[in-house]
Order: sequence, then C-alpha cells, then structure tokens
Amino acid sequence: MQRLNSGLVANLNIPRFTYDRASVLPGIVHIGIGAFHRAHQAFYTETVMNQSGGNWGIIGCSLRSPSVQQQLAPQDGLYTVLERGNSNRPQIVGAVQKVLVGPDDPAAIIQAIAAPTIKIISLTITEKGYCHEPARGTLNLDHPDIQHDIRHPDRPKTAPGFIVAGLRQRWKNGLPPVSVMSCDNLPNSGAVTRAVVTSLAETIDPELAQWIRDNVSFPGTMIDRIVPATTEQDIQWLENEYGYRDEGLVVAEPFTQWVIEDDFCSERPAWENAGALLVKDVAHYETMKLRLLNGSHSLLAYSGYLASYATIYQVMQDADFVALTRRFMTTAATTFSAPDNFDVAAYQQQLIDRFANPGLQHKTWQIAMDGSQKVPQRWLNSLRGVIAQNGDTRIFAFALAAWIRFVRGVDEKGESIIVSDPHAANFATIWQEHGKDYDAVVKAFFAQHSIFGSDFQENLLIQQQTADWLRNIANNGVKKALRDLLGN
Ligand code: CS2
Repeated sequence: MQRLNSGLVANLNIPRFTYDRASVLPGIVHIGIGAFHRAHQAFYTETVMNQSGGNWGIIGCSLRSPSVQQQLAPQDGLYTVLERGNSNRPQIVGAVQKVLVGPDDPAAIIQAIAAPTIKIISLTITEKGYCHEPARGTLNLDHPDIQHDIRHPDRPKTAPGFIVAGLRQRWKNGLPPVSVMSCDNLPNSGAVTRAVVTSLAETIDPELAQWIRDNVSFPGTMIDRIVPATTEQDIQWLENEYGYRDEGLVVAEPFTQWVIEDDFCSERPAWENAGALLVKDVAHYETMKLRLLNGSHSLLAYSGYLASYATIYQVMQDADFVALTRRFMTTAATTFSAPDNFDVAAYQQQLIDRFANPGLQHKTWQIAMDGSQKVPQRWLNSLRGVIAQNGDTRIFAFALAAWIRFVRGVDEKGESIIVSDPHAANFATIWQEHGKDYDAVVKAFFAQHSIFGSDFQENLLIQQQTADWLRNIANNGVKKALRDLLGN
C-alpha cells in the first residue's frame, strides 16, 4: 500500500493544501506535536494558509518519544485529519514542515526557537508538561527534570527548559521576542506558562528573566476538539476507503472551538478567519470548558471504566450515566459566570451530543490518565464553589470516590488497571497502607497538598461523603452506587 507523501498527494482525490508548500517559511515552533495539535491549532493554521498564504509553517517538537517523527518524516510532514460524525471527511494538511525530537537533538529545538522567522511558540504538552504544582500554578522546583534543566540549561528535557533556552538564544542574538501560547487544558493557561518560564529563567539568569517579563507575551487560550488516540483500525479504514496509508492519521469530531487571548508581542496568523475567537479575557471560556466538558469527561472516565465501559460513546448509551452527566453539569454550572451572551444550557446539551458521537472511539482509560494533574481544575474548583453556596456536594464526593477507586489499580472484576499518573506510586502506597479502611484512604488522599491544596484536609464533611461513596462502590459496585446517587 502506498504511503502518503508529497509525490503521492497529487494523485489523491481528497481536499488538501492549496498554497505552495515549498515556499513557506517556518513561523511557529510547536512543542508537543501529538494528535490534538495536528487536529486543532495546526488545522486552523492550515485554513489560514489555504485562505491567504503566509509564512506559518510549523516545526513540531516531541520532548519524549520519536514516534510522531517516525510517522511524519517519511510522509514529508503530511498527514490526514479525518472528521468523524454523521459522515467521514478527510483532509490532507501541509502545515507541519518537520518534527524534532528533544532527547535526540536538544540543540536543534533551541535553534529552531531562535530562528529569525519564528514568531510563536505554542504548546500542547498536557498538564504535567508544565512541571508545576497543579493546586497552585507555580513551578515545582523540586521536579527532577526541572532540577536537570537548571543544571544543564543547554540540553534541557522539559518544555519550560526548552523555552527558556530558546528565548535566551534570541535575547543574546538581539532578535525580537516571540509569543508563547499555551494550548492545554489549564486554568489561567497564559499566567501559568508565564510563571513557570520566568521562574525557571530566574534560576538560570535573572537578567534573562527580566527581558522575558518585559518583552515576551503569554496569551492564554481555550481549546476544544475531541481527538481520541488514533488506532491501527482507523489507519486500516482510511487505507481501505481511500487507497493510501497514513501513519500520521488523526481522527477528530466535527466540532472545534478556539478562544484566544489577544495578547501577542509578535505577528500571528489571522486565526480569526479560520473561526477562532480573539478576546481580551479568556478566563470565562477556560473555566466553563474545564468545569463542564473536562469535568464531565473525567467523571465518566473513572466511573465508566469501573462499570466496564471502554469508550465514552459506550458510557453514553447507559441512561444512568447520561443522567449523571446532566446532574454534574447543572451543579458545576452554578459555580462560575458564563462568557457574555453565552447560552450555557445549550452548551451542556451540545456536550451530551458530542460525547455520544458513535464515530469516536474515545477510551475512558485515555481520559483517566494523569488525574492528579486534572482533578484540581476539573472538579475541586467547582466543589469549592458548591461548598461556598452550601450546595449539594454529593456528586463531587462520588466523582472523587470513583477516581480514588480507579487509581487503586484493580477493577471490579479483579483485573489490574494500568494507572498512568505522575503520582501513581503514591496512590499505590496509600492503598497498600490503608487497605480497606476507606476513611483512612480518603484522608491520605486529601492530605496530598499539591493536588488538594490545604482546605480539603480540614473539610470533614467532604471526606466523610467521599469515604461513604468509596465504601458503597466497593461493596455494591459502581453501577449500584450510581443508582443510589441518582435516587433510582
Ligand atoms: C480529555 C480532553 O483526555 C482528556 O482529559 O478530557 O482531552 C478533551 O477531549 C479535550 O479537552 C476536548 O477539547
């Protein structure tokens, strides 16, 4: 089967780039070139170049594995975005020019950031890539990789380390600053990125830190598109339908949204022409999306996985879980103010419909990863709001119990669960030490300050409720516990 590449693309009867790829200069260095970036920001950038050209080629960087480079290099950077909903719509994207791999050649990434044509560094490095304390939003200076980057600033491992090294090079060379744009599911994404980058720069060179503070901007964004990990089955499907093999294929839902804080110290693509919303303040959008979409996602991931559902689509075929999602969103929606003129009720219904998209194989296990990095902004901030209003906290206690039960690492049939989380070892120790004493388990979880802050340790009511749900789930199974929660 023929592999996608520049030669083959002309023979394919599929929508593709309309600009002259060979003459485009790189304008963006993107760190974390996974499926999400390729289906989202790269796709918007592609649309802008299809509309009006521009030097917005993307240099992708992977800080851990070479797999995306191995997928895209033989394909000249080309890949397909396959939209799956009521119909299937493929499009071949040309925006990515090459992929660099951090551990193989850190200097190449630093040089790429320091290239004169680069205007933007963008990031999709997942929550843990910021090496911060999720409960506080500040750099974790004890993080082993940050320690490494402080000792070896010229061959960093972390995203903050590469950004500082690249900016340092630009500063030394007298080049203009670039905008550093976070596209991860973080609250105050711009401010958190600014905080981790400037804190790290401070430890390396205070004058550089000052230059960054004075010159570099850190626009925050709210990004949204459901992009499950691509499977071999997806690749086979494309091969059968369209007659070519694309190892870099990404599958995404039709829905897409991007709200960007208009705070660029450099030129940027006219993303608004591709449907992005440029706003003065992105916070309301970020909060709403994190608490409703991502909050529901994590709830469905833990409780759905325990109920033996492999995908979010499957979970949404169970009426009890749909009722759970609706109730969760209704409660969470009382804790924030929506963006101006925004119909939050319609947004909630749209989320239910999006989760139920039968074309997406979005694994509950995939969303369940890295709970320690996600729970604070997805649940705990809403829970604080509900507590402040003397509202009904039980649904959050149920969610926390499902998460704590999940990270025990054994499912309801006794099969082991692979727990992928930077805190997985802590969680395992807590379970080993406290076994069936669910009150003690919950107490030990709530004492993890980098996740829970310090307020939940003192909240005996929430601890009690969470321990009760944990007991209920352990004794009766998650489905029965859910029916108790719903009053069925
Ligand atoms: C998901 C997100 O994996 C997860 O934790 O909640 O990746 C989600 O699919 C996106 O934020 C949707 O925009």
